[in-house]
Amino acid sequence: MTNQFALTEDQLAIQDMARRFTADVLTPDAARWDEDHAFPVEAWRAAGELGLGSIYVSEAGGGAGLGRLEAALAVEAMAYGCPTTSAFISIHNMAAWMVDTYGDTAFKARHLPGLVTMERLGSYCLTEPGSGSDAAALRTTARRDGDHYVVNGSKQFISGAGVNDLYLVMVRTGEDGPRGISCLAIERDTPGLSFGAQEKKLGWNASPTAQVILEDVRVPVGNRLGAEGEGFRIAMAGLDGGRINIGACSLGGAQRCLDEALGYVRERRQFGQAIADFQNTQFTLADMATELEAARALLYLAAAKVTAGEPDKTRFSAMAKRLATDTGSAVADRALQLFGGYGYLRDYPIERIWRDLRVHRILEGTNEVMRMIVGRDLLK
Ligand code: FAD
Ligand code: 2MC
Repeated sequence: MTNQFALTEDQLAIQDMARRFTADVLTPDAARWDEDHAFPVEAWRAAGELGLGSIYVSEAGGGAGLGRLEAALAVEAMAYGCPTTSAFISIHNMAAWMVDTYGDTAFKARHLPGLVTMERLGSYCLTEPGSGSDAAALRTTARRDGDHYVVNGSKQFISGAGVNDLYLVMVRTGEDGPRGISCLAIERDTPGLSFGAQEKKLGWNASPTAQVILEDVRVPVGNRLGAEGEGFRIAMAGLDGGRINIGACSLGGAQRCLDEALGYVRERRQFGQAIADFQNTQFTLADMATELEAARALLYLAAAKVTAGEPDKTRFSAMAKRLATDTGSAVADRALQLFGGYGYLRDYPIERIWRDLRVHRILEGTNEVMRMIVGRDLLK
């Protein structure tokens, strides 16, 4: 019976590989990247060399051809060192998968090889200044002109903006609402494409975030992913996996906070004893560990459902993202409390992870939108 809940040899192998990569490349420099607001291009490339940029891109497309549970395991492991870099790599994976799944043969031949190795990086552009949660209200237009589209509008909060090479942009080619939306892949050097200033953020400092501005950008029709009008469905299908990975980022970051706290409470002494000896400390640690395991179990189940294409995969992905990101923040916060004043200092990784995890409750769909998806599905 317990075999049903155990990871396979292959899954343990990718988890182990990602853990070693994290220990060697991410953990030693994560605090500096945060402090300097540096974008760790070398770390992204090194991840690409290990196949971590195309975990669920098909083998035919040059990727690892693995499932969503394998992706979640790798992303969770990387987030133990740097949630921000892990999330950045996860968004690239989502974009690479969309190109592999929905791009035509010629487009894939040109773009997939670079995306697979992460020599070229992909961004996902859905949000606009006037449409965040209500994504289907987007207003960026693409007007057909011969064998091109002419694109006008702007995208808000785009991860990788200005740095990445390929932008998957959801645009309006038809009627209002979700059915009038298409997905276009736009290269960085296309005339008319420009970027806003880098946003100044609470966390995620090692990840670029800026506006993508489109002014009469001419995009070949061959750069469209899927059919005209399919863009919203494609965007949502991408997020089924993306949300699991964001949840996995929260689990990895929170596990690090728990492990750091386990070490600290044994060392720190007050009232003549280790603070680990206070029952409050033990109960707090017990709740942190229990809630993390529960969130992890749901997340792994949701990941398996997305791999299998189960009919309830979108609901489970939303449930898992909501629970894992809320739990991750709560665990990081309790770890900070156990550290007392020292938890508030940059001497320890807790405050960085606390800041980095906060945004996971907002992006890739707010946790209120996750409840909306779950509630609607239950009542349909
Ligand atoms: P709004 O939609 O305006 O929401 C404001 C509040 O109202 C929220 O609390 C929300 O939950 C609540 N709300 C809205 N509608 C409802 C409702 N029906 N019921 C109940 N409550 C509701 N987007 C991309 O496309 N690509 C990216 O790469 C990307 N990266 C990001 C990186 C960062 C650092 C950040 C901060 C954001 C990023 N985003 C990206 C955007 C992100 O997805 C949006 O911020 C998010 O979807 C919420 O949209 P909004 O900010 O417009 O908030
Ligand atoms: N897979 C495939 N198709 C889907 C789908 C999914 N997961 N979810 C919805 N669809 C289809 C749905 O079947 C419907 O198709 P049809 O018109 O054929 O009936 C269509 O899409 C419209 O769906 P809804 O009727 O549910 O659309 P609605 O506008 O009511 O709400 C909602 C959709 C709220 C779920 C969506 O707008 C949403 O997810 N909002 C949050 C936005 C978001 O997550 N942004 C994240 C940006 S990326 C980011 O933050 C990063 C860091 C990268």
